[in-house]
Amino acid sequence: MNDSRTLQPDQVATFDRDGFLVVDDFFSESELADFGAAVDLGVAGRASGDARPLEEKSLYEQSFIQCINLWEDDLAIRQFTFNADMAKMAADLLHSDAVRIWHDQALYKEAGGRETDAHQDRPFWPIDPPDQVTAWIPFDGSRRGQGAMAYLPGSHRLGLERFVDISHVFQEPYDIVNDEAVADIDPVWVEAKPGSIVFHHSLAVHLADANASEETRRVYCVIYFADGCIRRSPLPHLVPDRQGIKVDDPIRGDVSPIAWPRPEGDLPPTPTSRPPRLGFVSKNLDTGTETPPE
Ligand SMILES: O=C(O)CCC(=O)C(=O)O
Repeated sequence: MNDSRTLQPDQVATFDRDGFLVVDDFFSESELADFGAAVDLGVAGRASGDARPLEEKSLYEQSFIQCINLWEDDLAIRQFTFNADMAKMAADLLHSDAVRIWHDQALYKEAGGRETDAHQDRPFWPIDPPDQVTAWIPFDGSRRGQGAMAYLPGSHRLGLERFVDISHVFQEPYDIVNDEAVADIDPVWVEAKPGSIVFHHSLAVHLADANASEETRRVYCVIYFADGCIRRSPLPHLVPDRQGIKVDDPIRGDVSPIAWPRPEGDLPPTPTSRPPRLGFVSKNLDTGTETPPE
């Protein structure tokens, strides 16, 4: 057994304490090259026809090109997305016997791309309890000044849950890093090596810096949730909506298949429903205003 593919109890304890965890040397060089090439193609396919220069894009789009559920499009991406060892790590971090995929997403921060505003993930998601974890996979590693991520350690366990409008469409993003619950926590910037996975909890406050380099920052994420989570509200979201999941019902179906445990080598089938073009749904938790998928 490759040790870098199995979490040790101290790593789980670190995640419990900090709300994020760096796992080095998970993907080999050749796996990473194949994985990155498959996602590059997926992103190029989705982005084809959009020749807008960065400055003509919305502020949200200037943070990254976001492509959700590429696993549905391509078997090579699907194989990596449903990597059993990565999903088992997610289950261990969530202290769960089984995890499902919420969704995947490529987040390609273009050269010159702006920062990703500090936020928590869960306010965007109508899911309960808050047992979700993101595996953030930087194909080229991550560097300060080139779209590296920072986390406020321990911010996931302070009872803080605030919507931040990182789209900038409805309001200026709430300045969550200065919220009194976390204002005294210094961000920890992570420079991850290629081959690593950086996990973060859905309530962890996190941000990414701008990409001042000449290269696109290529990142792919897999978001997992503990099997048994329910839909907590009617807030629109592609995952429960596509599966007709009602409030209080468990979230399960072909759009959110089990990622772990699965029989060895078994991959989930392509979902029968068509994905919407964009899966970003936001709700202003202060005003209750909901924004349906575009
Ligand atoms: O990669 C980024 O710039 C932001 C990532 C993020 O917010 C997330 O994975 O939840």
